[in-house]
Amino acid sequence: MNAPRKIIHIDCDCFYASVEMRDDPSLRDVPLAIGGAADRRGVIATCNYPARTFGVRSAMPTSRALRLCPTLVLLPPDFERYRAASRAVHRIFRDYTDRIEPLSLDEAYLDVTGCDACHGSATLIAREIRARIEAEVGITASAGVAGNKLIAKIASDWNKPNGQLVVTPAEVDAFISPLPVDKLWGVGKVTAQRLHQLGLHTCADLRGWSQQALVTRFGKLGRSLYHQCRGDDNRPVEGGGRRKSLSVEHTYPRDLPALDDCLAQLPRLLADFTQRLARADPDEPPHKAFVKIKYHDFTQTTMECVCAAPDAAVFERLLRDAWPRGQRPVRLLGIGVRFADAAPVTDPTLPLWLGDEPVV
Ligand code: DCP
Ligand code: MG
Repeated sequence: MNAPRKIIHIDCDCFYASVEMRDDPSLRDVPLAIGGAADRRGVIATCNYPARTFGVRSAMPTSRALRLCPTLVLLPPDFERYRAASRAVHRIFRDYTDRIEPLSLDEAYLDVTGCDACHGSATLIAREIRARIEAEVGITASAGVAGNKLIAKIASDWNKPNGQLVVTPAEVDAFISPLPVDKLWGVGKVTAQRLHQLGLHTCADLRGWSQQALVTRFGKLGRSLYHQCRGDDNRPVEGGGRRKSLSVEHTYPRDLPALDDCLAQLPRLLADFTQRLARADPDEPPHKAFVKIKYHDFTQTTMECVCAAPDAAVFERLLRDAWPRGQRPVRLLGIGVRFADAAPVTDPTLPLWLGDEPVV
């Protein structure tokens, strides 16, 4: 058995909105959202907790958010200030450990196993980090503390905003059993639906299935589900490595019959990709741009070109060049960039629109 680890997952509360409220305290008690304007078909990036009581959520069309909450104050994003706040938060993390795995601007795993700070107590380290983020950066964060990434991440959501939850090894069983399967890693909307149809709603339900049965139904994910529903997760906190690529992709409910239909999807892909790129804050500019096409028969092709600042025209050209390789209806389109020295195959792909299945 592996030695027990101490993992903290930290996630800032309504991050973009927190930065705005810090810089203009008059926004604190009014419903506030950051996002694109309704008349330009914008979407909400995030909103503060008062706005959430109206039902406003991330990724919701701004027009819908305004219908739910007519007094909503809407601000455009200012990524420079969000990046600066993110850097300040990460500087605090580094005072405790260098085993830090950032997930986005406002979220990271920290492995504090064997750290001396706070007498080695992960609970106290999490509390101190959160207090320092509040005092030094002026925003609040929540934390989950547990023996692995899976439990720590779920736990950080529990007492949000401005709270934390510690799940000790003895508590894992009771914590994970009633948990909805939707909370597990790799389970998006579609997989959740399939699980529900099989009568699998909670982790306790999943535990009734053998590993073999889960693998038969869900392939590689089945194996992961078998371990996750028992609270087992031995993924290391992977710090220090640079991001190799960043991409978005979308599987269409109906195949796109021709090249023009694919081209028509580019603006939406590009809008999402641009937002992801801003959130990811890579250290270096991209080195290459690529498009990925999966045809209806599941064959796929990727085409790339050297390019530091890909725009609509670059992706359009790549798509026009790549599509004729298959000349068949398309079920999935992706666009992305690779950073220097990146291996071309094993790049993690971020899920695209809310509800898409993550690539596992
Ligand atoms: N974000 C975005 N589009 C999304 C989701 C998030 O642009 N669909 C941006 C805005 C968020 C930031 O990323 O402030 C961090 O995302 P989180 O999912 O952590 O959400 P918040 O920090 O805003 O809220 P929470 O308090 O739930 O963590
Ligand atoms: Mg957050």
